[in-house]
Parts: sequence; C-alpha cells; structure tokens
Amino acid sequence: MENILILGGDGYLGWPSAMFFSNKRYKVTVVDNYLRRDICKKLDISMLYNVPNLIERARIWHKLTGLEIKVAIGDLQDSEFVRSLFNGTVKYDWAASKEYAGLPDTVIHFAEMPSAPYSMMDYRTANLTISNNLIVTNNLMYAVKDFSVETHIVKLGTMGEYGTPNIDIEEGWLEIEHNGRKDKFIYPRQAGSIYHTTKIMDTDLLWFGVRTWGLKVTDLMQGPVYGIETEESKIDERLKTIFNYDEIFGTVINRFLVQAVAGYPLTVYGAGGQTRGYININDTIQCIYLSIKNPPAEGELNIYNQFTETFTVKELAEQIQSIAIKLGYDCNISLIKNPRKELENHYYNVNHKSLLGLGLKPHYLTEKVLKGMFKFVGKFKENIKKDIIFKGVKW
Ligand code: USQ
Repeated sequence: MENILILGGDGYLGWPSAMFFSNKRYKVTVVDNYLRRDICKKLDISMLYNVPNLIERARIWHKLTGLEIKVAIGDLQDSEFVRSLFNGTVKYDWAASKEYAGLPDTVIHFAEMPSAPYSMMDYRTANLTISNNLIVTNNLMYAVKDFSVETHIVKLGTMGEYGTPNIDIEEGWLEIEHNGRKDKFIYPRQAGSIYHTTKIMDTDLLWFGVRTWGLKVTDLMQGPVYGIETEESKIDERLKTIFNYDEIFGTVINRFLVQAVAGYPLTVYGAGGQTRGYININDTIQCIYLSIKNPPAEGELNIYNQFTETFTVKELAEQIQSIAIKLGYDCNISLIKNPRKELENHYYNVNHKSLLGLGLKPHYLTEKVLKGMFKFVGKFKENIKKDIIFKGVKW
C-alpha cells in the first residue's frame, strides 16, 4: 500500500485529494494548521457553507467507508513538527490506529497561503505569505533530504509564475542560445503578486534541492481551479470541500457563480481581456494522480502546466451570464476598475501537452457542468453575504 502525506489537507484541494487517495486504498495522512479558516475568521469572511474540521471529517470518512485518514494538526513552519512526520515521533490528533504511518512514498504539498489579494493587503500579510510559503517548503525539503530522499515531492505551483509574456509559454523549461552556445533553463518568471512570487521562490528552492541532493520533485503549474463536487464528496453532505466566494480566497469562476445566484453583477476587472488557463477540481486530482504514477527519476524536476482550457475573464462572465439567464436569474456584468496590476489585453499561448500525454481526460467548462454548479450553489443562496464579494484590495 503506497503511503501519501498531504500537507494542507484541510484545504479546497487538500481534502478532496485525501478522500480520493484513501478511496484508492493509499495510506493517507493529512496535516493542517487551519491557517485559511483562521484568516477568514479574522477578516470576517464566511464560506458558502460550514464544513466540519479536519478531525471531524476524518472521523466521518472512517465511519462511512471504514478507511483511515490519519490527521496531524500543526504548523509546518515548525521544523521539528515537520521532522516528526518523517522520524516517527508525530502524535496524531486523529487516527484509527495511532501506529506511525511510516515514511511517505509521496508528499503532496498544498500547505501554502494561496491568495494573491491577501498577500497584497499590507506588509504584514505579505510577510505572513512569504514566511509561511517559503519556510514550509524549506522544512519539507530538508526533512525529505535528511530522512527520506526517495520520497517524491509533488508541489502545487501556479501558472501565475510565468506571468503574461509576449512569447509562447513552454512547460517549465526554455532552451536558450546565447553567443553561439545553448543551455536549458527554467522558463523566465515574472509574477503579478507577492503570493505568486513566493511560488517562484518555492520552485527555485526545490530545484536547488533536486540539483544538490538528488531529490525527486514534480512542480504543477496550475491555473485557477473551479468546481465543488468530486466522486467522494458525493458520499455524504458533510464531506464536501470548503468553498470561498469572497474577493480574498474565491477564484473567479466560483465567484461569478455565487454572484449570479445572489443577483450581484459579475465583477469583471478592467477590460476583461485577462486570459488564464482554467481547470476543474476533478482534473486537479487526476493530474496529481498522474504525476504520482509517473514520478521523476532521482535528481529530476518535472514541471507540468496544469490546466485544460483558456478563457478571458469577459468570456467567462458572458458564458455564466447566458446560463444564469436560462435558469431564470437576473444577471448583469459590471466592468469595474481593475484593483490589480495586470495586463488586460495580452498574448497567451501556453504549451500544456504533458499531462494530456500522461492520460488526463479533461472535464471542460460545459453548460452541463455550469448548471450542476448553479444547482449546488443555489442550495446555499441564503448564506451568501454580498458585502464580502468585493472590497477592492488594490495593488
Ligand atoms: N478576476 C476578475 N474578477 C474577479 C476576480 C478575478 O476579473 O472578481 C480576474 C483577475 O483579475 C485575474 C483572473 O480573474 O485576471 C483570475 O483571478 P483569480 O482570483 O481567479 O486567480 P488568482 O488571483 O490568479 O489566483 C488563483 C488562486 C491561486 C492560483 C492561481 C492560478 O487563488 O492560488 O495560484 O489562481 S493563476 O491565476 O494561473 O496564477
């Protein structure tokens, strides 16, 4: 039985991944310190619905399926806590059997502060983002180097590391010819927020570990994710993942869906020509699974561009508006002054063949998928708080 350690197991992607691998009979341990829930509380941001905490969810999962997801609650910025997960001294906060899970074959690293707007609120939130994301990544890298060099690290990166250059974006690497000589480098990066910049630095840290100590790393350059339900979340209401629609933690498609249901004009920033590569939550899980099934060799860094289709923000708003109207919602689009510093009309041509080559079967953003999301979000209409949808964090 393969052993997987999931860092950030309480998150939007962490919990569905944990259930997916547990269902596939992997031995799963999840770790979290509830950073996102705490920030939401501090900023008075509520999610679309309440979700039981990680310990409660692992208990429910065990009761319903008989499968065990071990839980350790703790701050991964604490290097001794990270090392305890590798040297066998960890004390689980919930487990069916308290016996040590053993060294992980794979670590999936989601344990980052994932919001660009949060990182840009002020110097304190920028510092928290930098220290959390970099220290956690460094603690993980050292623990793997010191205790378990065979472990494959799968790290969630972001398409935002590349920015929007005026040339084709390759998959991680670029061959450069200079003064008659050639070499291959990590593709040039130019992030649009402090958060995205920490993801570049993470990539650089792990690339250093790969070159220096022969670590095995896969870095998944993911675009904005949308969606709610996965196969396992359908087993029971209480197993569904957290869902943010606020300006800080909500990603754009999820936000637009909630806005349409609430009768709040869809907030297209600026001209709306910003193009990004989007991915369904079910495909995120598929991509992680494919990455685990195809690990890099010792001393190799795999970089995959993880999205299935590209849209401008305006196209997304128009598509969501047209379905909202069909469903009887009164839905308008509002072009508001862009609070972010980003190009609003730009070239965007990205190579993303690798994961398709490994067997990814995309779930596209079809009318059926959107209608399913409308139905789901509609059930929680009464919970939507309009005042958290747009506050205008500016940079
Ligand atoms: N946008 C709007 N209106 C909104 C919200 C967003 O027009 O109400 C625009 C943004 O200006 C941006 C695009 O939609 O051009 C995507 O914004 P987003 O908030 O969905 O995504 P972003 O801030 O880039 O971050 C999200 C996740 C982050 C992940 C990233 C992937 O929060 O963790 O790394 O997507 S990527 O965008 O490819 O860098």
